[in-house]
Amino acid sequence: MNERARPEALGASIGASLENSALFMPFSMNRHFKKAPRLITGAEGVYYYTADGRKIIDGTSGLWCVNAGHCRPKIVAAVQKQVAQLDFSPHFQLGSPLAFEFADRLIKLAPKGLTRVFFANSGSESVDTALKLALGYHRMRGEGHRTRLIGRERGYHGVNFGGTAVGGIVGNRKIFGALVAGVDHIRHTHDLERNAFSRGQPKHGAELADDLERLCNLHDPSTIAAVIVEPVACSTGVLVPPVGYLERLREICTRHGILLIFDEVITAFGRLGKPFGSQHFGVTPDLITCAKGITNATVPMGAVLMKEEIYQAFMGGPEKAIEMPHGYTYSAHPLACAAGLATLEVYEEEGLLTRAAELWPYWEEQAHALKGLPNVIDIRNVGLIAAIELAPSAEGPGRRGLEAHVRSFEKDAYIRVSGDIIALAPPLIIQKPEIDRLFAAVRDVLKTLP
Ligand code: PXG
Ligand code: PLP
Repeated sequence: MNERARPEALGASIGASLENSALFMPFSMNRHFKKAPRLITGAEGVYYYTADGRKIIDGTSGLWCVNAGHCRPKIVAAVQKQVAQLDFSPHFQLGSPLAFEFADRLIKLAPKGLTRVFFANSGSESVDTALKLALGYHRMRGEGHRTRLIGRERGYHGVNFGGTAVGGIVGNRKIFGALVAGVDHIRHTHDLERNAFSRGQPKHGAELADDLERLCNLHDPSTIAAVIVEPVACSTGVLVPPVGYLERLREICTRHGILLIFDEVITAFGRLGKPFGSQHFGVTPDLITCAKGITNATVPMGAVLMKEEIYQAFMGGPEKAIEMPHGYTYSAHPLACAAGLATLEVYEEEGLLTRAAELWPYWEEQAHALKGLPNVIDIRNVGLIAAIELAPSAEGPGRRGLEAHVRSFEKDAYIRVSGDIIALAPPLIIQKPEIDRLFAAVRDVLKTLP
């Protein structure tokens, strides 16, 4: 048995029932899960190990975050060394050299024109930080009337109040009241009638960006501070932007003085074959939010990258005044910076930030080979991401997806589902035989799903 599979090493109380456990699990079906838990006790490379000694292929890089694979020795060593040397230092009116070094390293990878970095601890915090930066930027420039924030239907921007408000997944919003005032949404781009079984960017739908013009006409563009979209909307089931769509959004924002934020929490760090998704699509936003792969998920971290003029807008006041009244206790945490620096080294040494581009054709073929299996109504792919959309079962939306998730785990494959959409995005170190193994498991499951 692989030693990572040994639960006693971690003190896990396997065998004991979890049905009365104190844990309120995040984004989970608590009661369903606790009856038949799926417990992970170790991980290495593209595999998890379970308490009962099974080896499970990680089909979605954890939660789209372990881009270099699990327990990479270089990152583990960097974190171990750092925790013994400087466990924590405040970054309000103090600093550690690591934070400055990491910020400069990130900017070297960033799209041209993005020159400054603000650190947070998650994607959600990065999103709320970016929204506040956008509001503050306009206010600093004497355009405090720009207060509206525009998101997109089916967008996911984390779970804090700002991100929930601009997010467009109804189930994530409906029980939380009015959220943030002044938020509106443009239409999503999902269009199976015209675009089913697209490879890469779908052909139809660039004109959906004009929905932003509709909101500009409705509210007047001078009231809008920022538009936030994911270049590829992943959480909602992988919606790839139609050809020309992001360019059109960029053009409308520029014309009206609206800041464009790309939420790259998933698309950054190699997922689309470039360091950032913006570079793959050739469209540069004013701000980028990122997280997850920034530290290969070993230590929580998020970041907002911004154009020079945004940073400079805050630097006009007296030097002995705090320019941006915002920041987290753990902004630029030393462990996160150490993990991040080691992660960037691993990405660089192994060419992982461009590996998705090399694997893309093979990945695409394997994904689309599932066409024709029962209930498959769409397959789409971009970079090292694929989605398989299933028709909902008669029992109701999401039931078939849940069944696919549970059965795949039984067949030693971990996959994420969003409703009835299977989303695959394995670590960028995955080898072709492992891609075959992942799709073989999905194929087996699809053949037998009720
Ligand atoms: N923005 C985007 C685009 C995201 O994908 C967040 C913000 C929030 O990040 P944090 O670190 O606060 O979770 C995300 C996170 C899934 C899944 O299976 C996706 C996310 C998180 C968990 C599960 O689709 N995305
Ligand atoms: N709540 C209280 C009472 C606090 O003192 C702080 C930080 O000092 C926070 C919330 C915010 O915590 P964090 O900086 O970890 O986001």
